[in-house]
Amino acid sequence: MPIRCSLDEARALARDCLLANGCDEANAEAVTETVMAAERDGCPSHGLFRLPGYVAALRSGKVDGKASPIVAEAAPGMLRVDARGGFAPLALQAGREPLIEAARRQGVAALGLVRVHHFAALWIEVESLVAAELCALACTAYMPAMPPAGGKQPFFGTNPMAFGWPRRDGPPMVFDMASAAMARGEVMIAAREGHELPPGVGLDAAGEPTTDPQAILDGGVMLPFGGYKGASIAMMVELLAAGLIGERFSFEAAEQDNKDGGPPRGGEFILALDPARLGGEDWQAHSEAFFERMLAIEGVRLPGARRHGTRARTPDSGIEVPDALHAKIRGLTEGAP
Ligand code: NDP
Ligand code: PYC
Repeated sequence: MPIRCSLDEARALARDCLLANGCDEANAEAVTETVMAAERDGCPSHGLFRLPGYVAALRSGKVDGKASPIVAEAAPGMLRVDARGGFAPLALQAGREPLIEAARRQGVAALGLVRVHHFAALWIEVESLVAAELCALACTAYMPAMPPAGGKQPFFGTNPMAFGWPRRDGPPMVFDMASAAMARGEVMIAAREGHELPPGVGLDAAGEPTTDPQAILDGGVMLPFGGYKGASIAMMVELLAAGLIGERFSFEAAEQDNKDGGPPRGGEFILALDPARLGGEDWQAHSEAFFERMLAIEGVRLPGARRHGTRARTPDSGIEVPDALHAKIRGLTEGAP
């Protein structure tokens, strides 16, 4: 039976757990806000579900829950945020204003987040840049889960990419998608709940197509969306979030990870562009006309619309937390070392 919690109750559950397990106030607050943004928007695979992994990484000493990020300019308009072995949310907060300022000043700016442990959805950082009227793209690599086109061995992470565009009224357009057919977190939740997957998500340990999520997790592989096209996106993400910024590729992250179940060390790449610079004074009216034409097509909605619909409801409705997960988080808080 799931437990119904208000957003405030769930926030306290997460925050207390992080504080009890070695986060300082700033990190506990930042990770909690990230976890709660996912819960509030109906994205449970990157909400409270991730807390046991965050805690495992704190307890094993892989992640420093008191890390204080440092922002530096590597070149004009190219920022490096050194998370110093911490979780991503506080480092993203530290980089946000300098990135916005550089993108406004120059029209385009990039940010490389290094020595970081990312375990969250990417729409959160993209939406916060779009709120400043910038167009933004973000991507991060993970640990091997998918083969390159033609292969059967996992090599690329599930490697998500998010892109956002500001709207004049109403919620921004932000899409955020794994380059795998589905995020691994969704496969884990399907396995937990005993649901079958649609065809095309993964292969079992024998290399045969399967719709059984557990068979994918038990030595199988995930597949990229769209065959070789998704595999090329996954490769691009590796090159941007590791090669370009001097961080670990997915295979390197796995080789150097302590396998505690928490997020490995890696990097994130973010690009921010000011549409007012190239798009001219009427850039917004022009793109609004585009959205209007697109949304007039029957059956069409914008990416992000489902999340924003859920966001409008959860302050009143609260959220459902599986009882086993709720008990696990309470146990991790009460039994903290
Ligand atoms: P989904 O396939 O559920 O959704 C991908 C995107 O497509 C969303 O923006 C969604 O918007 C949009 N979308 C879905 N249906 C429609 C539709 N009918 N019309 C228009 N747009 C639509 O996500 P994934 O399973 O690929 O990824 C889930 C999450 O996992 C992401 O947030 C990602 O960042 C995260 N992730 C994180 C990783 C990490 O290493 N940190 C690794 C891999 C994934 P909407 O939400 O509004 O439905
Ligand atoms: O769902 O694939 C995933 C994922 C990996 C890291 C965080 N989420």
